[in-house]
Amino acid sequence: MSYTEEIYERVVAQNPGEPEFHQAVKEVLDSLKLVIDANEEKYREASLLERLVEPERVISFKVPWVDDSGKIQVNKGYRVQFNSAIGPYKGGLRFHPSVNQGILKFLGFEQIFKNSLTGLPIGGGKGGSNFDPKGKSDREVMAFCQSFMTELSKYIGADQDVPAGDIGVGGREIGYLYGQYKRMRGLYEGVLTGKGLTWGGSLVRTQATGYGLVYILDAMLKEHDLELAGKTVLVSGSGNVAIYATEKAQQLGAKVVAMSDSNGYVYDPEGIKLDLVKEIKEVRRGRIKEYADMVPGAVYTEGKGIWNIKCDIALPCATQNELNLDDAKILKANGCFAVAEGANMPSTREATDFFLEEGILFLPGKASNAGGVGTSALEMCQNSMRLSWTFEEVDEKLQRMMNDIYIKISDAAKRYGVEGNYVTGANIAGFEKVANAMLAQGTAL
Ligand code: NDP
Ligand code: 2IT
Repeated sequence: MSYTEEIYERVVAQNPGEPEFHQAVKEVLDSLKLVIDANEEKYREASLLERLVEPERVISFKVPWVDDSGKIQVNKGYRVQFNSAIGPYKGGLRFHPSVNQGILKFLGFEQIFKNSLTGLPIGGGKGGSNFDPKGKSDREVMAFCQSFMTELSKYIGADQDVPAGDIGVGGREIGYLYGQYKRMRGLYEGVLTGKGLTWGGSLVRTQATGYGLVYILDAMLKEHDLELAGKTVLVSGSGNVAIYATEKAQQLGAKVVAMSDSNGYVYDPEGIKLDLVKEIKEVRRGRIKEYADMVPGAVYTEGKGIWNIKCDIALPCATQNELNLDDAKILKANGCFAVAEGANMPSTREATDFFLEEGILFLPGKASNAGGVGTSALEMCQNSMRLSWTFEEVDEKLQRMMNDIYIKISDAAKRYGVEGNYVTGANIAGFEKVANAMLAQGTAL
């Protein structure tokens, strides 16, 4: 059995009940087979893969808080500190009822390679809670965040571990979390990213994941003598990533015709009116269904099915495994020629393999959504320097970063003889830097 297969079996045996973690590890190990086979002795002798797939630390804690009726509620809280070979742990916090240890391990594992691809000194981590912010009052969200941070504050710090947002965690939550960190630790430091602009946040961080996704998509299309202008695009989700991916795609002349949330999707053949989506989602915290009530000609459909709409380009920006093999086949049959992942692991393994086999241009999330965490690292940098860059400065750095990532993953794929396979390219390019750092630091991690 090859070293990578051996490690995969070990991960499945030692991490029962964590299917998303197994899925993420399998994809990376399958890609790394080429590199590992070429350097098997070196990596086996160092037990490098055994070390890579084991988180340095998983912190699990209780989050008690009082709801508006005076009842005490209890949620689970976690922080997975996966790998600190190239920098302090860095990665978002997810608040969603589906959150469990396995999902956070998958996200933390992906984050190692993504953060490496940004070219900035950040290690991999992820955290969160099964708390559901939907339908909660601001006071309830604050009570939850304060309790969550009271415990988490013992384990994080500007040079140690720097959380940020993810599903269910945006500007409001980061504010409550930051206030409580300061109260617990007495430190005004860059311990969280995605902060408000008047208290240490960076311009462009709100837009960064979505903008970055479209910047790298644009770089890939140009390389293939294609362009975004005039193309019909589907964007799943209607949260932070989806909204700013739509904004940048529209700025570059594409027509986004559909967006979704966990209840259903809206199709607007005239092109999505993003100001309205922002009003519904960012201001009122409403449902995407309301869009169709307000826009004549727009149609709302309950349930999954956004991928059945005819398009040139698909941008899955909601959640893991939201696009399966059947969806991939329909996309292809309808003429879709490019897919770029805004979410983390939104395509199932079968869908990903189908895209690659069918020659559909495919950018994996760990490369294409790296602009968010990359801009978080720029926020950390500004916090350390105690200054703020302009929008244009940060946006230019983000564009350069996404172009560089495209070149890195494309070159790595070429080096290993799988030109155009950006999944393999991203996994290899992300891995090489982390592996070298781990080897250089001996048996410490
Ligand atoms: P938000 O909470 O802002 O938005 C999430 C969107 O996805 C909402 O429209 C939500 O619908 C939908 N969604 C969430 N869970 C599900 C589900 N189980 N089934 C169907 N739809 C779902 O999160 P973000 O936009 O920040 O995150 C979206 C994705 O992007 C995630 O995979 C995240 O890990 C990834 N990502 C985020 C980054 C960031 O900077 N924010 C950076 C890199 C990746 P509803 O409102 O109905 O729940
Ligand atoms: O998945 C991700 O990269 C994020 N949610 C952003 C993490 C960050 O630290 O900005």
